[in-house]
Amino acid sequence: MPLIGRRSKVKGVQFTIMVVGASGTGRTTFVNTLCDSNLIPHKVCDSPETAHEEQGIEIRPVDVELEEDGIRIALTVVDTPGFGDSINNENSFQEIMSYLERQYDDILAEQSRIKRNPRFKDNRVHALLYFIPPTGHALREMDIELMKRLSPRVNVIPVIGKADSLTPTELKAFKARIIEDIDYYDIPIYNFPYDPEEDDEETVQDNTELRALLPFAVVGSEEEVEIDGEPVRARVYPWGLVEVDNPRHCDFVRLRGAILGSHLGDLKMLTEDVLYETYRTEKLSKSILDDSQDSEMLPEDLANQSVLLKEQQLVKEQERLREYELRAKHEIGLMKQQLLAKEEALRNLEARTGSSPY
Ligand SMILES: Nc1nc2c(ncn2[C@@H]2O[C@H](COP(=O)(O)OP(=O)(O)OP(=O)(O)O)[C@@H](O)[C@H]2O)c(=O)[nH]1
Ligand SMILES: [Mg+2]
Repeated sequence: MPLIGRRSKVKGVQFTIMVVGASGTGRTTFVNTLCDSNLIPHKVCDSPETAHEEQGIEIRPVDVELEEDGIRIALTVVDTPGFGDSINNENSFQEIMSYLERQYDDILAEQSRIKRNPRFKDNRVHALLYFIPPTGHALREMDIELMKRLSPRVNVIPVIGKADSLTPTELKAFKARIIEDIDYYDIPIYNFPYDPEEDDEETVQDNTELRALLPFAVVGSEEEVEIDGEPVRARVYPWGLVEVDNPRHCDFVRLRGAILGSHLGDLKMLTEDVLYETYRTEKLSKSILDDSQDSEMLPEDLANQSVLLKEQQLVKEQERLREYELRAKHEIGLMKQQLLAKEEALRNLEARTGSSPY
């Protein structure tokens, strides 16, 4: 995936990813592997004198432009320096949560402005990759709590960082245990949703396969080696290579293809139409409630306001659905035209050669 330029003007599809997880799980290496560049510098190792000092979590978005399947993606990556294993992580949780909600607040404020700011940048996070350390045990309490708390605000996709630390058998068992925990604790992660009644066969198949890979086993590398004259991104060990882009070695390619390709639209739609709308409704209902407490609003007025709010939301959702339908119809129309043109070209060819090309 070629890197086009950094910090350039936003063009193409805008998409934002956040990476979260314990310190040293390979988040920065993954981001640099995903973008095929040294986009984010690595943390300098603590000296023994300062290693014990708790450093505040620092959240910094970085913009980069990529191309996936011929589509330009203005990608924003939010790396969140890792949190510790045993210290109280409440501050880090809060920082991440308030970053996510701040992006919703910003767009809410922008939408209610009379005159829109043309330079406004929508920084809502569309996917949060949660890095699970490759312990081979089960989810830790902090993993469960963090994923559970963040899921109502963002599409959480669990991944196992540095997955080459586990053998294929260990990895399989670890994945199964993590999914068991996710089910048991009812953590609403993004699980490539599909509807066997509504969706076409290909979508059902694709989503079933991606769901079966959860949590994605990720290997990152900023190094390249040459194999048969071709550069290959890999981790080099005395006993052999772990290739990043080889689906037999890890799930990196499937994950990248899903988040930057096949499921980019779905992740954006869920963020904007479901997660953000839920946040917006909660926030507005809360402000009505606060106002009513200040002005001693009657319960009937409060109920009316709330109904009004829900109705407004419904109308908005209907408009969006209609828009999607029109877009889908337009795309089908274009595809039909292309098909007809191809058929005509085929007929012309047949007429010229006097025989069927088949
Ligand atoms: N075995 C293995 N090691 C990895 C992988 N990815 C990164 N590493 C190594 O793990 C160490 C930490 O990687 P980082 O990418 O800096 O991890 P991080 O999660 O960003 O760490 P902090 O920002 O320091 O919390 C480095 O020595 C990397 O070379 C991987 O996929 N497999
Ligand atoms: Mg890092």
